[in-house]
Amino acid sequence: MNAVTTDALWMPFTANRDFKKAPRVIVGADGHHYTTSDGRRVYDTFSGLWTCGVGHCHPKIVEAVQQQVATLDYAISFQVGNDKSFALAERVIDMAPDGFSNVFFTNSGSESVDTALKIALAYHRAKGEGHRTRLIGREKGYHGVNFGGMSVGGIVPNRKVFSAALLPGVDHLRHTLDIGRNAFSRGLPEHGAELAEDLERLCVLHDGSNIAAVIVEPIAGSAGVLPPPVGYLERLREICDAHGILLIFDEVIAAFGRVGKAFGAERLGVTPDIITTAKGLTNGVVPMGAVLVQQKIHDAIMQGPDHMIELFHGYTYSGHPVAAAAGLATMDVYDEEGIFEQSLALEETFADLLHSFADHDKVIDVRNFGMMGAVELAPRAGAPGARGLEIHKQCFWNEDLVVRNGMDTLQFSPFLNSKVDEMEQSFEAIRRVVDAVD
Ligand code: PXG
Repeated sequence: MNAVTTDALWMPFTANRDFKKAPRVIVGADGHHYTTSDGRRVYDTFSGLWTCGVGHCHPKIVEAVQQQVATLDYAISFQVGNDKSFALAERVIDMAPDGFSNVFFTNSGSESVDTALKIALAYHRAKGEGHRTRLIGREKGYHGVNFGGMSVGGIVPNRKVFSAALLPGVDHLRHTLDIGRNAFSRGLPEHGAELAEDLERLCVLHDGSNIAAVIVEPIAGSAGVLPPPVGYLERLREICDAHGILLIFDEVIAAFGRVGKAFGAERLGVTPDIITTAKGLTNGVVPMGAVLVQQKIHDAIMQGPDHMIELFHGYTYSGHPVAAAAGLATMDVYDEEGIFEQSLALEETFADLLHSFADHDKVIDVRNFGMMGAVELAPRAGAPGARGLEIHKQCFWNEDLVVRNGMDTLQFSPFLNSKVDEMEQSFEAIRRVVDAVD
């Protein structure tokens, strides 16, 4: 084992003290595998962190990044723009559902979410409706870790410690997880469309004219893959329209082929007003996010004297040329290799493999949509999360697999161009581990 000193790094979303007793360190990657510091090839069942759909170190993306960093490493992004960022914006809009006209670049999903919330407020104010300030998220939603996204998010441990600093004027819809009625659904669960009426309730409580935006993940990811009940998103859209509320889809996970189309909105047949993205935008190679807005939103904000900045918002690295070059190469790979079509073609095989866990006595639910999947285990009595983490560790050390667990839910994000035999082998190995743990 190559010695790696892990002391100084405070790791994100990690049990640091437990991790450092036996560090799991990755030093390389290629295609569908990582290489570990002890020299093993480890199969990646999570394609990075929902990020690397086309596989790691794709030669086309590697080459584009290498060339770009040697040509234009960085350019100021305020009042001057770089060629690659303009080109990527055009490419993203070409792929977007009808009506989307403009892209604002960020550096992460969290920044995309906070940007989208700010655009929503700016839009209403520009239209003379500055009273529309309330924001609505949903229980179990994950919208990143910045203050806006944390406030509209609904994952309790992510909010608990920061409770006093959350944004005011935020409400949450009820979540849609209903294992009692929908356990082991394949794809969209049948029951729960009526939960969208929660939005109508909030419109009565606050008066809909005070609500700026509703933000939801079309398929909730971090909370353990919660596909929307049949008819739920359609109903949210109707209620938003009836009250002049903007609908934001947080597609940081869903966009770029994860559900078999360019956007979850396209696959699910419901068009929001704003879409947030990151992850698959660059295949995870360089951090970057993008917020897509409908023409009416962009145009409303483009007002005032020509020489004035219309939206006082932006990041030093918005549209970074190296990130944008990675994004352009990623879009080429999506097109040239038919990645979204491959993803769509693989999803039934993936669903079969996931649902093969339905008969397991430690499993209480299996959920899937597109190439997003979750196997929810019963927690160990008195130790929620322990079983999931142990499975993750045993997979890493004994089966040469990276398997993501969120507490006791195993989450899967297969490569969009997965090989069926590798998927099958990985699920056989996971089954061995689930059998073996307490
Ligand atoms: N929105 C959504 C829907 C996400 O999934 C973010 C925003 C934040 O993105 P950044 O780039 O700021 O991390 C995400 C991120 C998990 C997991 O285990 C998923 C995310 C982050 C951490 C864990 O599913 N997604």
